[in-house]
Amino acid sequence: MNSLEAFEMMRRVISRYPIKGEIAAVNLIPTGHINDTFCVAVIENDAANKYIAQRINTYVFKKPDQVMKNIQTVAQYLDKRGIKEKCDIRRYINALDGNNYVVEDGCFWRLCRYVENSVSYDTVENEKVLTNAGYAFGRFQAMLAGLPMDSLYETIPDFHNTRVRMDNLFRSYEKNEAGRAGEVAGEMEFFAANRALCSRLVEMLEAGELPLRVTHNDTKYNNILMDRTTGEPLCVIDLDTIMPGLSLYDFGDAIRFAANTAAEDETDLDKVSLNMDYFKAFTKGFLAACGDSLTKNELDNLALGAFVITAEIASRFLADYLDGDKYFHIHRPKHNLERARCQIRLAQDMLSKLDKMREAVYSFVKN
Ligand code: GN1
Ligand code: MG
Repeated sequence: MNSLEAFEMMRRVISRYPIKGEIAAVNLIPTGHINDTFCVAVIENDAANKYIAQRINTYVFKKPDQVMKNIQTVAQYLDKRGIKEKCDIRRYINALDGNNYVVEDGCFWRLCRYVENSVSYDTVENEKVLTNAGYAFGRFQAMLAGLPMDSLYETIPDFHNTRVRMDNLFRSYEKNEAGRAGEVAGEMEFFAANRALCSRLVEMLEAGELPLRVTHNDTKYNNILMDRTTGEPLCVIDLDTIMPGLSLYDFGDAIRFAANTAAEDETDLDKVSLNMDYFKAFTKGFLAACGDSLTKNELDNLALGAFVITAEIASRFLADYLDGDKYFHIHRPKHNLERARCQIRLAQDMLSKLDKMREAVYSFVKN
C-alpha cells in the first residue's frame, strides 16, 4: 500500500467511527512481524488527535473477530475487578456499528488512541527499565489469574505447542516447498538433536505437572508501552494471542528478546548470547510480581522455558523460510533464515547457561 492508498484507506476506516474531523497525516509504524500498524493524526475541533490503526493479518489470525472478542473479555474482566493500568490502550474504540473493529475492503481494522509521550523499545535501555518490564509482565499474569480460561478463544490453535511446532518444521523440511531445504541442513541438525528436550514442557503440561494459566504468549520487550520520560511501564500491549498457556513461555519469550546481547535478527552470530545481568534484572521484576503464585515445578523450569521458547521461535522462523515466507513480514530475502540462525545461536548459549539461570531464579525466590 503506497502512502496515498494508505491515506484513502484510513479515511474510509475513520469514517466508520464516531470521529468527526479531517485526517492530517498517516504514518506507517514498521514494528511487529504480523499486523500493519499506522499512526493517524486527525484534526478534530481544532485539536490534532492521534490514533493507532491496525490492520489484522488474517493469514495468521483466521478468526479476527475472536481475537477482538478476547481483548474485550480481558478488558471487561479487569474493569469488573477494578484493576487499572496506567493507560488503557487495550481498549479499542467502538465503531458506529458497536463492534471494536471494522471490516473495510475485506480487511479487519481496529483503532485506539495514541498515548502521548509513550514509547516501546526494541532494545533494553538499562537494567532498571528491564526489571520494570519483568514486573509488568509478571503483574499481567497475576492480574488475569482469576479469568476463567474457557472464556477465551484459542485464536491460534497449538500456538505454543512446541512438539507440534517441531513436527511442523520437519514436515516443511520434507516438503521443501520453496526449494530451500538444501540450505538448512546444519540448522536441522540442531532441531534433531534437541527435539525431545523441546517437547519436555508440553509433556509436563499434559501430565499435569505444570499448570495452564491465562498467558500473553507474545511477551516481547516492545510489547510493553513505557513512559518516554520516566521509563516506567504504562501497560502491556498486543493482546492478540492472549490464551491459556504456560507461564514459563511468557517468561522465556521475554528473556529471548530482551536478554539477547544482539537483535533478534543479528547476522554476526558472535554477537549473540544470553546476557546474564539482563536475565537477572528481568527475573527480579517478574518474580516480584508473580513469584508467589508459581509452583515449584514452574520455578524449577523457568530457565528451561527460555531455552524451549527460543528454540520454538527459531523453528517457526525456519519453517516459514522453508515454506516461502508466508507468515512473518520480512525486510530482506533471507530474513527468516537469519532470524532462525540468530535464535538457534541464542538457544545454544542458553543451554550452556541453564544451571546459572536456575541459580539466578532461586536467588529471587522468597522462602
Ligand atoms: C510475532 O507481531 P509480533 O512481532 O509481536 C509473532 C510471535 C513471535 C514474534 C517473533 C501472532 O510477534 O509469536 O514470537 O513475532 N506473533 C504471532 O518476533 O505469530
Ligand atoms: Mg504480535
